[in-house]
Amino acid sequence: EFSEAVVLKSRGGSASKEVEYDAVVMHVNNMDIKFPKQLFIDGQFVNAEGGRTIDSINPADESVICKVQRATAADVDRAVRAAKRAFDEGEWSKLSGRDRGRLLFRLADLMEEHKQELATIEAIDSGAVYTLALKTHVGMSIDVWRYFAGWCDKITGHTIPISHARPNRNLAFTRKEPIGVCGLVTPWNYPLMMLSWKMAACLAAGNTVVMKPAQVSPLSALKFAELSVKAGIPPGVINIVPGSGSEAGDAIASHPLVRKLGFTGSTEVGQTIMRTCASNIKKCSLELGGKSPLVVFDDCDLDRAVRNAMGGVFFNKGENCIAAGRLFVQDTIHDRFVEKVIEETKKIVIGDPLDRSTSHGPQNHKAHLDKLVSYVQRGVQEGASLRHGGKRLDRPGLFFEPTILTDVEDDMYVAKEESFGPIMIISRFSGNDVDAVIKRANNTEFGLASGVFTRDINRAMAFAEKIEAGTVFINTYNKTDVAAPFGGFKQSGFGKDLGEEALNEYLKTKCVTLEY
Ligand code: TAP
Repeated sequence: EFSEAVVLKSRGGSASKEVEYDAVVMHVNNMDIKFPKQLFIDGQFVNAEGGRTIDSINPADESVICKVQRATAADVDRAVRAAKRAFDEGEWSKLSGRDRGRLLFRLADLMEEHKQELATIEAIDSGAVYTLALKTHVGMSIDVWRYFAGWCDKITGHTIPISHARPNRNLAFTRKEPIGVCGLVTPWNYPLMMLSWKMAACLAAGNTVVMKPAQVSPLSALKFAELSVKAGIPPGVINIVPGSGSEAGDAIASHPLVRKLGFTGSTEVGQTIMRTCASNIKKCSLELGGKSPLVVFDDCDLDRAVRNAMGGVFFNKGENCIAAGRLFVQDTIHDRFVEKVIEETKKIVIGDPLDRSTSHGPQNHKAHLDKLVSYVQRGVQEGASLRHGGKRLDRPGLFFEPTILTDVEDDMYVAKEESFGPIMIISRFSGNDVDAVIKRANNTEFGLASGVFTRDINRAMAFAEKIEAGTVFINTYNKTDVAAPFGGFKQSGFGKDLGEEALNEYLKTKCVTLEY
């Protein structure tokens, strides 16, 4: 009966279900917005055990937006048990794939209806530029829900010819089954998009989920939870537990009833999580840090290379996991390239993320901004040339100037470590020896993304073949799509988000053999 109601609703039908909560109501960005600040467990917004909170700060002026409930290990345990009940006994697992898909389509439609509100929340909580948040943070999130909604009724196994136990006959077939309760732990750079990349695949596969957003930017995840109720997702299927990584995050990673953990974040925390997942042999996928090389040959379309390199480094104020962390520019065009990027960087409009003319907003939080300032100082101390920017702006808010460092040698700190901020790191290479520059580009423990600009197809293909990175861009950069797999090599982690491959991260294969 319930499942029919759910499905009816998902067919675009009757009144949507509302959930009551202790709301934060604001008038901002010329609109009224409303969002929760409590934990979301078993379909309800509830306070954390003990009622401790974390201040959510607007990085554009460092004001406190609200106090968000902070989950304890006991709260996580409640959430996991709710997710387990929803998986074992609830309506969710009884729905057909097609009906599950309908619910996810409906959720995507609701996200679209609330697009401006979600983008505004993302802007005030994470410093994302509103126009970019509409298109990327929220726009790509909606796309990914629709993409995986479409997979729900296309998850199939194989029939496999095996040898027969003569005179009898045998057949083996595989079933792709959901894993059960999954945990997700995500970072602060694209709060809603990181949630969506993982959770859409996870739910499309039929699992239930307990998710912890980053403590510095949890608000869009909570608004999303509200929309999930409206969409008719049954209680316990989605649980959101804001809190700290060391407490709530660790409680998810170590919980014996959680059978899979999807993580995006730093390599350092990824190592801790992988060790923690060993406690019950939890399946895990890790999308970790990067220091992605971008190689610019002198036969490229220079304007295009400059434009893409700037996007590669400064997109989302550099808080982008696939950011081009290191540029190698051929010596014959090096000075011209540097001149052009400096000229273009001076034109970047820095300011209030809600202002429609702004293209560069504040860094996500204070500790991150401080790290960027000392990162540049260290580069200069070690001999890099600071050609532009390099400091915090003298105005309210966590603004950092887009920065350009040149003369970067391979052994410098800034050549090896990720900044996760708007800092362009430029090194030169000489001659036409593709192998030599690829060797330098591969000389890193990271392997998330890479890029090459050249008009020579042979050179581009040699690069694509030899570079040790999960993503290769040729004559473009940052061009990700919900249908194409995304994930790193080496210490950038393993397991894919997006595309068909991501589904397998949230499925298990059962092999059934019969004799007749
Ligand atoms: P982290 O510090 O690694 O935090 C990521 C998440 O893990 C946060 O929610 C954090 O909680 C939580 N966490 C921390 N310690 C934990 C523990 N012991 N057990 C379980 N969870 C724990 O990264 P960040 O600073 O948020 O994000 C920046 C990093 O993420 C960069 O290195 C960047 O490259 C990487 N990143 C990678 C990708 C992909 S797709 N590869 C995408 C985005 C970002 P808190 O709320 O307490 O911080």
